Amino acid sequence: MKTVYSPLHAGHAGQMELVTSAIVPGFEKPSRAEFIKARVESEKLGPIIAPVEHDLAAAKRVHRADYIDFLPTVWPQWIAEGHAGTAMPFTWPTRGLRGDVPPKRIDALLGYYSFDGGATFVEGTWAAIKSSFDVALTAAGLVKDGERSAFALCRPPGHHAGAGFMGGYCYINNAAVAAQWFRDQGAKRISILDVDYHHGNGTQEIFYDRADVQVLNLHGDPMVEYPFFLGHADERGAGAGEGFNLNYPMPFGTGWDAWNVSLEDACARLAAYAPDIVVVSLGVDTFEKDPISQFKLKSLDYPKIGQRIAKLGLPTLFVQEGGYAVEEIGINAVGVLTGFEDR
Ligand code: SP5
Ligand code: ZN
Repeated sequence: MKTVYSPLHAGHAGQMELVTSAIVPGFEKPSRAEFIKARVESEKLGPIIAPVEHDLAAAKRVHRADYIDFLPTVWPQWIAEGHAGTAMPFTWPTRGLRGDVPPKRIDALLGYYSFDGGATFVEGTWAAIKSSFDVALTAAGLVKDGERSAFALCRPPGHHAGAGFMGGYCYINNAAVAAQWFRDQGAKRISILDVDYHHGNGTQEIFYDRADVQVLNLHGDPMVEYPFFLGHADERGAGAGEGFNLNYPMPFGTGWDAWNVSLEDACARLAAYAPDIVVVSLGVDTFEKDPISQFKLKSLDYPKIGQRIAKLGLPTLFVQEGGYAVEEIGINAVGVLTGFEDR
């Protein structure tokens, strides 16, 4: 399997993150992608290729145009307004406030275009976001051109980003962009299987009223886990999309056996939908040693995920999402991919 990777992710570095009662170094850090790349190399998964630049029109097929246009302006405006350090939002237009009037100041605009404080900017952030988008579409191109699978080593991740907002370390929803791109290239139906520990709220929102993209999400129960405000089992799609969004919330402490029950059900639903292509939102923060998560998957479980996905017998694009146990992130992410290749 080919991997698409860009070194430009590395400029998205050094952020601070608000966690409960402290501001700490961000969990979503450059070494994540480097550990995965090193494991792709040591496992000889296949060639690592550079992304081809793509027009942002492909991002605007699933995101609001004003939101995509905003992203490259953040850091220049942050500096122009006299700030330094990490650009991060701090106030949001929640219920009772005006969500329809974008303010002028950058600190306020960051809140207008986000749902939490987890999507922050430094100087190299926009170049990293754009490279991650290019990585996803380049890998999608390999699958469209006939490869059985491809691995988009995306950083930053994407599945929390909605049509008009960032959050949860995510800016452009790489998996959603790729799914829409496959549709625009002529594929009839796409399934997105999101195995990241956190609910992919952005992906769900983007496709919620559509029948042409099935979205299946396995994740920590939002009653007790981030992102808290979406991802319940009764969210099954709306209008034409009714029945094409499926959520599998699971309790803290979930290990392989219970998690696999959800995976089996999701794979059965996916097979019944008979998509042309599967997009896997590949988070490995389900790992027992993940510093911000509460599931109990072990390194030996990840190849089993890949084997099960391979059994679907469909062209498959893997898109990297979360995973914060950096020492083991390469073993776990690439474990899914070698499992898919059954080796
Ligand atoms: C792509 C992805 O996996 N995004 C996850 C964003 C999670 N942000 C909230 C993190 C909350 C961490 N709280 C746990 C404290 C650990 N001591
Ligand atoms: Zn996650």
